[in-house]
Amino acid sequence: MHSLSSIVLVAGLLSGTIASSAHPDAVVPRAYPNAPDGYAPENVTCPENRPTIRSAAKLSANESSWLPLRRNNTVQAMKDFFGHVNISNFDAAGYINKVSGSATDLPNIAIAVSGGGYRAMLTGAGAVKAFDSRTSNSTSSGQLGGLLQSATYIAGLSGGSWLMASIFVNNFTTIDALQADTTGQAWQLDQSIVEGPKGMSTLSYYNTIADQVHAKSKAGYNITITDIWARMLSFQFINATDGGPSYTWSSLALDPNFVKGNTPMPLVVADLRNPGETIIGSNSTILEFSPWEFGSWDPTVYAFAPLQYLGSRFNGGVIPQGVSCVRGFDNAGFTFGTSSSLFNEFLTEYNISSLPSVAAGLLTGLAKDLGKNDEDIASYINPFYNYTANDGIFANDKNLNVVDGGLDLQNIPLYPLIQPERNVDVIFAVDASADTDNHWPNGTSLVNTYERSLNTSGIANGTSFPAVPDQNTFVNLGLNTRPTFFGCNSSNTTHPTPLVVYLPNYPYIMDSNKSTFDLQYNTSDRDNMILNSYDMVTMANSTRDKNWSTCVGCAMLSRSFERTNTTVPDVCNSCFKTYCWDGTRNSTTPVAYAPSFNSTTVNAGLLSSQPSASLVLTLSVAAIFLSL
Ligand SMILES: *[C@@H]1O[C@H](CO)[C@@H](O)[C@H](O)[C@H]1NC(C)=O
Ligand SMILES: *[C@@H]1O[C@H](CO)[C@@H](O)[C@H](O)[C@H]1NC(C)=O
Ligand SMILES: *[C@@H]1O[C@H](CO)[C@@H](O)[C@H](O)[C@H]1NC(C)=O
Ligand SMILES: *[C@@H]1O[C@H](CO)[C@@H](O)[C@H](O)[C@H]1NC(C)=O
Ligand SMILES: *[C@@H]1O[C@H](CO)[C@@H](O)[C@H](O)[C@H]1NC(C)=O
Ligand SMILES: *[C@@H]1O[C@H](CO)[C@@H](O)[C@H](O)[C@H]1NC(C)=O
Ligand SMILES: *[C@@H]1O[C@H](CO)[C@@H](O)[C@H](O)[C@H]1NC(C)=O
Ligand SMILES: *[C@@H]1O[C@H](CO)[C@@H](O)[C@H](O)[C@H]1NC(C)=O
Ligand SMILES: *[C@@H]1O[C@H](CO)[C@@H](O)[C@H](O)[C@H]1NC(C)=O
Ligand SMILES: *[C@@H]1O[C@H](CO)[C@@H](O)[C@H](O)[C@H]1NC(C)=O
Ligand SMILES: *[C@@H]1O[C@H](CO)[C@@H](O)[C@H](O)[C@H]1NC(C)=O
Ligand SMILES: CC(=O)N[C@H]1CO[C@H](CO)[C@@H](O)[C@@H]1O
Repeated sequence: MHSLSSIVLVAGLLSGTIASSAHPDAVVPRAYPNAPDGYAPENVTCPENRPTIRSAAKLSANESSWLPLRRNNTVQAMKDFFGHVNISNFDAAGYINKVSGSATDLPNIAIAVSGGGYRAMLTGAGAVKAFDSRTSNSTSSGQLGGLLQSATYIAGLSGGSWLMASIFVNNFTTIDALQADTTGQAWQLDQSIVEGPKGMSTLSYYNTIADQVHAKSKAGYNITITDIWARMLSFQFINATDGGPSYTWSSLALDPNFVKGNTPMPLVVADLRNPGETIIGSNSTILEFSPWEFGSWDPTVYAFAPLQYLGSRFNGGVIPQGVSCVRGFDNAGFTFGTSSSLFNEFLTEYNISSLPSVAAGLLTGLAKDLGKNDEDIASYINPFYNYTANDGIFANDKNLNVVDGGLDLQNIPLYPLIQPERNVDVIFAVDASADTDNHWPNGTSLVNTYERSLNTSGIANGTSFPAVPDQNTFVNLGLNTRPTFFGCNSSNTTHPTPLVVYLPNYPYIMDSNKSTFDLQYNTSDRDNMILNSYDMVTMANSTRDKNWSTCVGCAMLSRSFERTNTTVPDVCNSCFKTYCWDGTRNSTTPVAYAPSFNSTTVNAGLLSSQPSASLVLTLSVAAIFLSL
C-alpha cells in the first residue's frame, strides 16, 4: 500500500465529482447511529478514565458482568426447548432446572456461521430461522426453535458477518421479518450491489459512497477498497437511509435487548497480516470483534482494545495525555466489510463500463493506487502500538492490515468459541464454504482449525479443538452430507474441548451450492436458500431421522452430563452412535463430490435456479476464491 498522502490524493480526485448531498439518517431505534460524524472518525474528548489496552489473560469486565445475565436467561429458553424436544425416559427440563443455579453445570452453547458470500449468509439465515423460537412452527415436534435463545454466543465471518449485521444492527430482528420486509431498506438482495438500491440512481449511490469515504480520508485515515466495499454492503444490510453511515458496531453493546442478556453475544472474525507479509497462513493472527472490543487471544497480540475508541492513537497501552480520543472508526459496515474484505477483488474484476464514471473512478483509482497485493486490506490504526506484553511482533507497527476472516482457510468462525476462558460446551457450526470445485463444503475449515490447535507451544495458545479427519475422509464417509459430531469423547483431549456439531450445506430442496460471487438473489431464490438450510439443520424437520431433534438436545447436554456425573440417557447414546465421528479414516482420493437433492422432498417446479444474469464472474476469479 502507498503512503497516506497518495491515498488522500485519490480520494481528493474523487471528491471533484461528488455532489455533496447530506441525507439525514432515518431515526430507527435499535443499534445506534451514534458516530460523531457519520462515516468519518472524529477526535472527541477522552472520558475521565482514559481508554486502555488490556491483556487477553481473562474475559473483559464487560463480558464477565454480562454473562450471568445471559446464562440466566438461557435457563428458561432451554426449559422451553426441552418442552418440545423430548429425550425419552429423561426429564431434560427438570435437569436444566436442577443445574440452573450453577453457571459451571449449565450447558454453554454457541453457534458459528461460515463465510461464503450470500450463499453463506442465507445458509446461516436458514439455520438461525430454524433455531429461533420466534419463527412460526419452529417449536413443533421435530423442530429446533429455541436453540438460538439458548445460546450464549453466535459468531459470523465474512458472509456470516453479514448475517450478524442483518440481525443485530436491526434490533435482533427475525429472519421472517427480514424476508417479509418489502418497505424497509434491509436485505435488498434482489438489487445489484454494484448498481445500488431501487429508488436511488446509480450516480447518486456512488456519489453518496464517495462522499462518505472521502470524509474519512479527509479526517486523516487511510482508505482502501474495503471502505468502499463496506459502504456498498451497508446499503444492503443496514435498514437506514444511505446505508446508515453513523451506525457503529460498538453501539450493539448499548441495545437494551443485549444489555439485559436477552440475545446471544455476536462475534465477528477477521485475520491480521504479519508485518511485511501478504500471505495469510495457519499461524496468522486472528482478530475478534465483540460488541465491546477489538483484539486477539493469540500470543502475537494477546490484547484487546475498546472498540468504541478504535482509531485512537494508543501508545504502550494508553492514549497519552495530549493525544485525542477518537470515535466512529468502528463503523458497523466497516466491521463486516473488513471481515469480508476479500470481495474487494470482486469490485476490481467487475465490468464497470456500464456504470457512471464516478463509480469507475472510485473503484479503479483506489485499486491502481493500492497495488495487487493490498487490494483486499482494511487499514486500521494499530491500538497495540508499543504494547509489549505479548510476543511483540506488531508493537512497532503504527498501522494494521486487516483482511477477510476466511483467508486462513478457517472459514467457520470457531476461533472466538474455542477460547478456554469462554468455556463453550457445544458449537453448532454451519458450514457453507465452497471447498470443492462445485462450491460444497468438505471439512476444510475444521481441518485447518484442528491443525492450528495442535501448535500448542505457539499460535494455539491454550485453545483446544476435537480431532477431525482429512477432507478425503469427509467425502468418502459422507461426513459432509449430514450433521456430524466431533469430539464426543471428551477424554480424548487433554484440555476441555467443545463438542462440535458440524452442519454442512447440503441440497434438500435445491442445489444450494451457489457461487460465492453470486451477489444478487431474487426473492424466490433467496427464500429457497433459506428453506434449504432450514431443512438441512432440522434434517427436514426430523423426517430424515425421526430422532434428530432429540440428538441435538443430547449434544447440548453432553458436556454438562459429564460435569454433573449424570448417566447418559439411552436415546442419547444411540444418537452419539449415529452422529459422532468414531475415528474411522479413509483417505483414498474420492471421486468428485456432487450431491444432488432428494427428489422425494422436492417440488422442482417451484425452484428457480437461474444464475443472476448481471453478476457473472470469470472462472479465473472464482478459482482464486475457491475455498471461501
Ligand atoms: C426492539 O426489539 C424489542 C424486543 O424484541 C422490542 O420490544 C422493541 O420495541 C424493538 N424496538 C424497536 C424500535 O422496534
Ligand atoms: C434469572 O431469570 C429469571 C427469569 O428466567 C428471573 O426471574 C431472575 O430474576 C433472574 N435472576 C437474575 C439473578 O438475573
Ligand atoms: C405451520 O403449521 C401449520 C399446521 O401444520 C401449517 O398449516 C402452516 O402452513 C405452517 N406454517 C409454516 C410457516 O410453515
Ligand atoms: C426496517 O425499517 C422499517 C422502517 O423503520 C421498518 O418498518 C422495518 O420493519 C424494518 N425492517 C427490519 C427487518 O427491521
Ligand atoms: C497509512 O498506511 C501507511 C502504509 O501502510 C502507514 O504507514 C500509515 O501509518 C497509515 N496511516 C494511517 C493514518 O493509518
Ligand atoms: C508462520 O509460519 C511461517 C512458516 O511456517 C514462518 O515463516 C513465519 O515466521 C511464521 N510467522 C509467525 C508470526 O510465527
Ligand atoms: C513506548 O511506551 C513507553 C511507556 O510504556 C514510553 O515510555 C515510550 O516513550 C514509548 N515509545 C514510543 C516510541 O512512543
Ligand atoms: C486529532 O487528534 C490527533 C492526535 O491528538 C491530531 O494529530 C489530529 O490533528 C487531530 N485531528 C483533527 C482533525 O483535529
Ligand atoms: C476439499 O477442499 C479443499 C480446499 O478447497 C481442496 O483442496 C480439496 O481438494 C478438497 N478435497 C475433496 C476430497 O473434496
Ligand atoms: C419443515 O418445516 C418448515 C416450517 O414449518 C416448512 O416450511 C418446511 O417445508 C418443512 N420441511 C419439510 C421437508 O417438510
Ligand atoms: C482421539 O485423539 C487422537 C489423537 O489426537 C485422534 O487421532 C483420534 O482421531 C481421536 N479420536 C476421535 C474419535 O476423535
Ligand atoms: C495458555 C497459554 O499458553 N497462554 C499464553 C498465551 O500467550 C501469552 C502471550 O505470549 C502468554 O503470556 C500466555 O501464557
